[in-house]
Amino acid sequence: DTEQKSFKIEGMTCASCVQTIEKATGKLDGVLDTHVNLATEKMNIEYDPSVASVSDILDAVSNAGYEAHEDI
Ligand code: 9UX
Repeated sequence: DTEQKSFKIEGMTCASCVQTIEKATGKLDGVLDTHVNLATEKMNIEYDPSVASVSDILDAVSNAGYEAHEDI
């Protein structure tokens, strides 16, 4: 089964940031789909929680140079 989760992203200022983050999260095992919105500073991810964890996703964004927080 897959799950959808929304994150708040800090530090994006141009459209290339969006591409960087989508690439970094999209290549993670267990991530099926990722969408980043520059205007709303949100990222929506569809992932398989038995393969990828929220902290894997947060780490991928962090390693790409941005800060992500899980939306609650
Ligand atoms: Mo655009 Mo984002 O020049 O880190 S790629 S600001």
